[in-house]
Amino acid sequence: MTKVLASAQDPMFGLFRVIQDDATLDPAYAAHFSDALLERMYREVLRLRVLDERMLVIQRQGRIGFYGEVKGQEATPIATGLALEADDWIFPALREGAAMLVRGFDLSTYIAQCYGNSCDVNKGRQMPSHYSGRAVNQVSWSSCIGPQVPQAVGVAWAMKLQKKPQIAVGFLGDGATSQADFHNAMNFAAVFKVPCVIICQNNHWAISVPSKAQTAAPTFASKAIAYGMPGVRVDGNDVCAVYWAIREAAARARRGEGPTFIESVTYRIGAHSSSDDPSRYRDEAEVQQWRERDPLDRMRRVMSARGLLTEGAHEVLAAQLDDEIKAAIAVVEQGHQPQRESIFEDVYASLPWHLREQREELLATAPAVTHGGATH
Ligand SMILES: Cc1ncc(C[n+]2csc(CCOP(=O)(O)OP(=O)(O)O)c2C)c(N)n1
Repeated sequence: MTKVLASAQDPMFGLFRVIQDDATLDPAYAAHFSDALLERMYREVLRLRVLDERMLVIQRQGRIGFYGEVKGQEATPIATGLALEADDWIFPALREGAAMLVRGFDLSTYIAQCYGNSCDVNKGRQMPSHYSGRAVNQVSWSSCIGPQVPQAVGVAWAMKLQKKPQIAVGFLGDGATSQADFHNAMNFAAVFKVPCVIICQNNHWAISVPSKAQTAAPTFASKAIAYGMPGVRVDGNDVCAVYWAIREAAARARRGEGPTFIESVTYRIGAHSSSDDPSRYRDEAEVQQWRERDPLDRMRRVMSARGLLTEGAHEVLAAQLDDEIKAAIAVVEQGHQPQRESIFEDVYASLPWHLREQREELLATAPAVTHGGATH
């Protein structure tokens, strides 16, 4: 079966790439990538890398309690933010939150999510690195593995029923393909032909479990066959390829042709999260092999090959972005802990009697000791 189906030309078994080994773009797609678009891609990937490094330092200093690194996987969130329309729905997992930055969400408000203080739109009710923004139609990940995919499919179905033009994009990791939610969502999406794109970032590890332990299928993309939808296996470290795959899938969804499943083949260079030590379960030689396919380096080489990046400009831009990030952090650290009674807000239009009682009881007790800024 595998042998009959598998062919490098087949989108589910090959690896779709746009950036070639010599850092030029595949001539079949090059015309779609203007200098301005490439510059934007490069800048956003670099900003996310610098942000990640800065946030990890802050976590290690105890200024935030947790952080989920994206390092090595920047191509997918950045391509997502650039490929979609401004009001399409995004349901990220742990490593796609930054798509909302690309869509114009304020940097300090984004960072504030990790502090959970008064600058945070969620008022500190969500774990760090679980970004969301109503203004950009991005819905928070719930930390459970998988449920954001049926949620995305549900919203896509709603868009279809309401005859709205928006589509929904739901993300999951390779580990989450072993969850029932993935299968429920894939089946429902295809049967009801909903306008959505389901993207699996195959970063090769689900904490300490390697991706080969998740499935006996030859590729994750090939799972699309059984559900009756197109599958695409794309080089997840090639920003241009991921962008193009999402553009095509989104256009297909908008034409009413139903869902597409994309496997974005990438690698988690960093730890699973700030609570993880990957040296305990994986070989450094493997990590080194993937460092050589780093999405930022590849984008940087594209820029140089195209004459868009002069000597030393990368370092200057990285320093400038780091300054912007540090300034945004300084704004967030001016914040204070959210008002404790805010735990009663934003769920009920009118507070039920038992919660009113609890609120009064809380307010009658001495306030908790507050210290500005960090919550952990
Ligand atoms: C339902 C559920 N089971 C287990 C966990 C614990 N857990 C947190 S992250 C994770 C691995 C997720 O791996 P993957 O889906 O590949 O995504 P990645 O973190 O690699 O991006 C697990 C098992 C959880 N959060 N939720």
